[in-house]
Amino acid sequence: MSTEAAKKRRYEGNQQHRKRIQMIHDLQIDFRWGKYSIDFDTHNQSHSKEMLDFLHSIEQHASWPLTYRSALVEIVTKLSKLSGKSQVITAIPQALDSLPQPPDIILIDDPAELDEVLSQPFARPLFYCASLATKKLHTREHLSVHEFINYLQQSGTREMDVYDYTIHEPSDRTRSMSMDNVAAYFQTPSDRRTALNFLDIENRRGDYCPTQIVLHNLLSSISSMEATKVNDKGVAKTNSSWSETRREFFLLSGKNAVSTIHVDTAGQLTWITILAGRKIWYFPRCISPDESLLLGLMGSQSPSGYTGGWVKVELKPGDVLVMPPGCPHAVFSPEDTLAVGGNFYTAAHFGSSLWSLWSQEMYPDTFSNEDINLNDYADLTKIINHATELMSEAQRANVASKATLWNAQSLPAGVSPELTVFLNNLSKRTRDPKQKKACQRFLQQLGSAHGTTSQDLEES
Ligand SMILES: O=C(O)CCC(=O)C(=O)O
Ligand SMILES: [Fe+2]
Repeated sequence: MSTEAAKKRRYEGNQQHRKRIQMIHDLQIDFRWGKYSIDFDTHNQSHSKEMLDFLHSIEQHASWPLTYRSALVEIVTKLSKLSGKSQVITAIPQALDSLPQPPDIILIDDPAELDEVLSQPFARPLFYCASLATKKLHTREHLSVHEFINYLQQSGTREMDVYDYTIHEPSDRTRSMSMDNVAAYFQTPSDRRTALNFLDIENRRGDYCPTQIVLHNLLSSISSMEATKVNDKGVAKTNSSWSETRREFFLLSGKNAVSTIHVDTAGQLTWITILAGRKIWYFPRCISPDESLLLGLMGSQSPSGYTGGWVKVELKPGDVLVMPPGCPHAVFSPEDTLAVGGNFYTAAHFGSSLWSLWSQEMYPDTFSNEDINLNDYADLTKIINHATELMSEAQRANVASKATLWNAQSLPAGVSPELTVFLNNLSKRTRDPKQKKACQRFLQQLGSAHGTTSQDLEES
């Protein structure tokens, strides 16, 4: 080979090598999570100190998620250091063994994928990372904290509920704050204030929920079915409850706000998207009934004992997270943050929703940060009443199988009468004789726990 040709070949080889290094570098950039500080001034307030201690303790048990993509980056980096094809080929099987099984989080790349995943049960949170995704998930405009406060003031909001953990008595921690004081709070430099968390601010501004979630939301489907019914004159109903089901909430959090471990109420799934700022979201590496019972037993400030510890993700503007029912989580806002989200039920997860509901009934004080209310039972009953239109036979069987979870020995004395009515409906709706029997057995147990007979329940 001429020296000219050898030079050219060497040059091309170097070019290709540089290209490979650049590709690996680009892959790694994808997975750089943001930095944040967990050391904040507690202003000598014992309950701020409690939150700081909790944050430090969950951080000790938490790590960033292992995903197929992050594992692949590691594998490619390792393999690229080997020389020669045969070395690479022999290293591949071992490298593939290091792929996480299953991954800690389900990465969603585009709207079609979200649609597909929501039609099945999933055991880890779904994460649409705006900066990684190839196709945009449609939500409304972003909004800064300042713009949001202006909007609230202009729309006539006079006061807001705030969760203030500097108040000693936990039951007094939710208090009202005037809108002027809220505005003044967010204008104060963050190092001169303790963190306040304004949760559950009703969204009347317009829907932010991604379309795919709306399409899988059972209560939205029921409302649409009702809305398309015509009245006896053949006119489409104008007073339908269609918009009422899109219950979205804003979360406005001061820098360093912490929410300790809880499960969202009434067995619902939760979606959340960030409009401004950031949140660090923690959830157990294994999400199973055992882990949620641990929360019931150990309480909201104890992150130890969870199999595999905790996973954390950083949520940034445009990102969307969806949690399955019964998913314990804790949240830290490392800066002033505005987020919007909502709760919903899906056909694929309705069985797990009932399981989570049961856990909340068992541990009403420690499991969730909200109480189950009559509306929740009304919603659940509505779903049961439409079960044949909304769920496949297998999904209905899964729902009925959850009835056997309840048994007289473990039922708390004060289980709500609404639950009894709800489960009685469940039994009436089920046509499959085996499912019916399972429900009835369960209802008998429930009845005996209340000193009523199954006959009473059948008649009620
Ligand atoms: O942002 C927070 O502090 C808590 C939010 C939360 O737990 C939720 O939206 O379910
Ligand atoms: Fe929550």
